[in-house]
Amino acid sequence: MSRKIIHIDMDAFYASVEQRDFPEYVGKPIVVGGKPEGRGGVVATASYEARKFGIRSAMPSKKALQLCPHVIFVYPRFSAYKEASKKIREIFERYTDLIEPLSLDEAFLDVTENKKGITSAIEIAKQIKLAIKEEVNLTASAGVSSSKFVAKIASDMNKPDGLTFIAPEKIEEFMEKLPVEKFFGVGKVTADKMKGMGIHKGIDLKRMSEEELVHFFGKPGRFYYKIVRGIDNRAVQPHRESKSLGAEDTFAEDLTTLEAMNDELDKIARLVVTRLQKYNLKGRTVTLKIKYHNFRQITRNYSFDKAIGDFETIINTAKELLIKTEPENYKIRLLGISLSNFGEMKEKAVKKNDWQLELF
Ligand code: DCP
Ligand code: MG
Repeated sequence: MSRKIIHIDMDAFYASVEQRDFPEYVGKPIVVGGKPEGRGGVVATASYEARKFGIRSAMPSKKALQLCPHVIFVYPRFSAYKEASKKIREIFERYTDLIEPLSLDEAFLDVTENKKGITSAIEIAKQIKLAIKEEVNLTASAGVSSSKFVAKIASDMNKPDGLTFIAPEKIEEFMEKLPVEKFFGVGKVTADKMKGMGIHKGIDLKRMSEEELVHFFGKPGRFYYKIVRGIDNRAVQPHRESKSLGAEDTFAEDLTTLEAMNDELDKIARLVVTRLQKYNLKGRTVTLKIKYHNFRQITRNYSFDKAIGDFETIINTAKELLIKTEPENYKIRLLGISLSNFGEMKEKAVKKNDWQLELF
């Protein structure tokens, strides 16, 4: 039986929270991020009014000002975004505990079986969107399908306030038409490489054998081979950060090379292992946390069938999770690794702020 997956992604998240809390920003082009003066900040996100001028996330604030001289710059208020994120999560939990957050503003939900016994995932998505509107006063877009990959792409198709359903039998056709840059995990560098090879859409990828794809794109080639055929059996991986143990480090200078990132991961993993040993813990889920130079933060996780706690497994998993994010396309200011899913008995032993312990 196929899964019912919903991907929820908030619309212009930081900017919408600012417009909600400060009515003077409503209907105005605003940028949340660093101011254009001095060393120059970066756009974290822009309101839809500002996007009409071509302003985009990760763009230098100076450029945003050139594109729209009357744009309003707003400094981020992370506590407000976390608060909104928490409320949204509480809404999700009314339907399912199988929730996998990807960042403050997006999450996968598996509603195949859900707490309300609703058979239509589209209906659940509608209800969630409505609750977010009524209770948090923000809009979200939802994608509904039978796989994570397709649900995620679908949520982006009718933004803002969208709800897009891709039926399981339509997935293969949908993937054939999909431009390669929309493939989750394909960053600009890979997309350019593909286009240089005449690969523009899913259907072009489909013409290649698995061996060819691996030859040209490395390990992710295997993933592309499956995904373009609509094969994506990845389960929604719930993980609770407060019930985790880990370590993280903010770097004096942003990391730009994979070598430097792997070196740092190595140090962090060693610390995690030392601390796991201290508590005599093993966990099933390894989570990698990345904060980019513009403060955008993501987490990626992988769960094993059995609890693990050894250095080799942790570092190898963290490195694999890292490589899938195409890290060399970004500047990275923080990396962290944590372990979770310890099992009932051990969870109490781990204090919440243990995660905060930094490297020297
Ligand atoms: N963010 C960031 N830096 C980026 C991208 C995003 O700091 N390069 C932050 C600000 C966003 C939030 O993460 O509000 C969510 O990211 P999204 O990519 O979902 O972008 P938005 O929610 O802002 O817009 P959209 O409506 O396109 O989802
Ligand atoms: Mg969003």
